[in-house]
Amino acid sequence: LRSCCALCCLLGWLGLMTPAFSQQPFQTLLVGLDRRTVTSLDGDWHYLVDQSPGRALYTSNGGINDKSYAMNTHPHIVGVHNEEYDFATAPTLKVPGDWNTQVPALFNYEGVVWYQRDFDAQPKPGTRSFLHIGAANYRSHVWVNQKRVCDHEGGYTPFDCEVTAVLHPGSNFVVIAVDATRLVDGIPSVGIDWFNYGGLTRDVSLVTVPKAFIDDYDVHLAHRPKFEPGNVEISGYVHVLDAPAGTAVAINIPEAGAKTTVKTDAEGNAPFSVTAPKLTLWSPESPKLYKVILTSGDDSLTDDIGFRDIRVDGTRILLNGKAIFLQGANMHAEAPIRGGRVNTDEDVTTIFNYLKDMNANFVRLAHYPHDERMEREADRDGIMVWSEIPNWQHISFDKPEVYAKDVVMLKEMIRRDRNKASVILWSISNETSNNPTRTRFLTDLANEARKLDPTRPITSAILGPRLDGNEMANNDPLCDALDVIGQNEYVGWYDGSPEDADRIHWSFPQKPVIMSEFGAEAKYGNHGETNQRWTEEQQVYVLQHQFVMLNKIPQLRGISPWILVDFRSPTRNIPKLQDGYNRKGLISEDGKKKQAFELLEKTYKEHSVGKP
Ligand code: GCB
Repeated sequence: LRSCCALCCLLGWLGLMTPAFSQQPFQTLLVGLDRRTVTSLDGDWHYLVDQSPGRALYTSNGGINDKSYAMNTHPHIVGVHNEEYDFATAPTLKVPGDWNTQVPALFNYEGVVWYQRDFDAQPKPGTRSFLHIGAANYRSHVWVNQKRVCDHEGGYTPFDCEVTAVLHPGSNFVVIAVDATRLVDGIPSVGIDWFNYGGLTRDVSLVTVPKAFIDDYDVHLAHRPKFEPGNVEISGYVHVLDAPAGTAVAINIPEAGAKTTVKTDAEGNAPFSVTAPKLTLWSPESPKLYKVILTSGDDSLTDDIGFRDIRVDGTRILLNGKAIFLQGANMHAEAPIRGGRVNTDEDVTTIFNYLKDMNANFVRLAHYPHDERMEREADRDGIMVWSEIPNWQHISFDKPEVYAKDVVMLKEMIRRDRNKASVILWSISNETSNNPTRTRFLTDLANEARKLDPTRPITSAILGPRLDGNEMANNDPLCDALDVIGQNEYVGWYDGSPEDADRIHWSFPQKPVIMSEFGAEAKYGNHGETNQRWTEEQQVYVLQHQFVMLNKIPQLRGISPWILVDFRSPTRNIPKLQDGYNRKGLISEDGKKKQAFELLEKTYKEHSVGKP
């Protein structure tokens, strides 16, 4: 018989269990981590499935049990009865990777899995070490050598746990409990139209830096009230964590002829501005990236950064002063062909090859930040990116603690990707219900995003008005808080018939509009008449009528059909047609292009929908 509960009470009484788990405030997140030399902890991790987390992981008052599996002790073979778990003899999961596609029995599992691995470290005096977790869905609790080093909530953004004080020379071990349980007050909440892949879904690594080190930087084209092509300056800041005021920071962009040295203030922040006489601006036609070398004391890192100006002017979107039209598609972070979460260079190459084959210049990364490799590739390929936090449909907008979580996710997204020229829009939400509580919440969040990054327009995908006569009017007050309106609508699929689109007249507030979602489902290889649902022919027909409608919206500045590739969804359960997949893809999950893909390819080549 296990004596766990009695033990728990005793430990609780002795103060060995930590009180209720609460969302950590924003913790250190090393910007440009993928540009540093790290010790990769990817590979095989032992795992144990915890189907009774109320015993091992959580305490009865909702706190975290620091004295169970995190101890990583082994059961006694002789002597007093002790533990009933053992990582050493447990099977392994590949990291990075969701557990769902690795172990058939875990395909639909949305609970707690404990991960463990040993690793070697040789910490040197005068250095600091961090465990970097690219993403873990959804809540994680991390222990190194039996000490809890951090907790994190949010399945799609990275975090760093400082481990300096707990590492020792030689063999160390890390235990991470990942809980993929959906939460009513989570972001996203419980009902989602995508697969809730659980686990350590992105790279994990150990990084060692000097005592004072560059943890954050923002290097961008100076954002002036007006874009002046002849007057090119690069500005931003470099933050050196724990640097005394007056610490020197050098910014050097040799190829652009830009070089300066500045000093940190009392907060470790070193704002700078430097002329760049030889700069070529980043654009889809010429996605030029520069080596940017940042140095402070013993710390130095080199990033690849493009420089461009993005802004809204009336109902136009201007890139480097020139009006643009975004031709793109939506994409979930699901790997084509192999399935599972996107987390390899090959996954990213496959997706970007689809986009390039389609003549796209834009991708909406729905509905959460994707693997950082995606933005890196977008930077290199000249594909413009819409990046979003997972405020999807039913969020508890009435709860202050949900707002606090949202701000952390927003900060993590912006901090990780603000130096990517490809990212042109921050999206704060998708299809939320119009009510004053939601509008206040998201207006505050939009302002928060602007404070964090005043250089990029803010958007959100608004839930379409239902078809009523010939008029479709977007009167959502959330538009007031946005720079660019994202509009989702499914005329011809959820709403009316495909031909209805021909006669619709849209009205919007005077801002640029991106038709951020539209489309229809079709199973690859299913053929029939244009009025037959689920056929490739009908999917094409719906899109053709959409194009008629879209061409009548004067302020339309971009389109992104839903969606590039069919994706797993727990809510798509028509046997033989859906089989657990949302079939609105232009490409099937196994990489076969539907007729609709060819339609988009031609439309984008001819630029026959929309005008800059
Ligand atoms: C939407 C959502 C998207 C869904 C899509 C659909 O409006 O934004 O997440 O997957 O519709 O297929 O219903």
